Amino acid sequence: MNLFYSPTSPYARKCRVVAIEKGLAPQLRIIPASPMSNPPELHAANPLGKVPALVLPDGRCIVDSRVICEYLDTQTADPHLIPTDAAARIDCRTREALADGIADAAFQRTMERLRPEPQRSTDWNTRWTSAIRRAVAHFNANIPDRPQPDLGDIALACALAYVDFRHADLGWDADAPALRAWLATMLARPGLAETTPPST
Ligand SMILES: N[C@@H](CCC(=O)N[C@@H](CS)C(=O)NCC(=O)O)C(=O)O
Repeated sequence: MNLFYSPTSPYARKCRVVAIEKGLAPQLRIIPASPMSNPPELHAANPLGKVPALVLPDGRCIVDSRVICEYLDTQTADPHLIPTDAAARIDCRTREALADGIADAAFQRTMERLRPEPQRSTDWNTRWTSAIRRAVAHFNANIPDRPQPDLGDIALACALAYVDFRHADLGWDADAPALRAWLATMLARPGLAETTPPST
């Protein structure tokens, strides 16, 4: 399997962490891709031009981290990162969606910073920042507590680490010490420790 991957993407990181947790890392070939440079190979795999994208040995392409993670979860039995019980599954996927929403808002904030000053929107920046702060408060009031982290937990760790990486100025943990402590535990797990983004 070939994974189009950027080391700074929280979505690509989520897929790679899932592959490591599932014992699938040896079957995963990492193809570095910088989406903003518009590589044709990435566009062939994902017409949207986004990472991650997964190309299977038979040529099928799977796009979007949520779908890729679901596919990877079906490939080995243990551990199940998406619960099979219906209610637990919806809870897990809801937490994943909220975590991805943190990553979405933070990524938009990153892109906004790259725009020339006159094109930047203070209103949108405030909206994205508020969404991140509300979601952080939500998770801080509902600290995950599972012996085996599930996909929602992995998504949350990748999203918060991305906020740290790109937007340390937000100081998201000022009112969320329990979530900060939880993140430290998650980042010590092999999958997350192996996928730390570069320092620049
Ligand atoms: N919902 C997608 C989001 C993927 C995404 O936005 N990736 C970013 C990198 S962090 C990207 O490739 N952006 C390029 C673009 O938006 O054109 C997923 O979960 O995979």
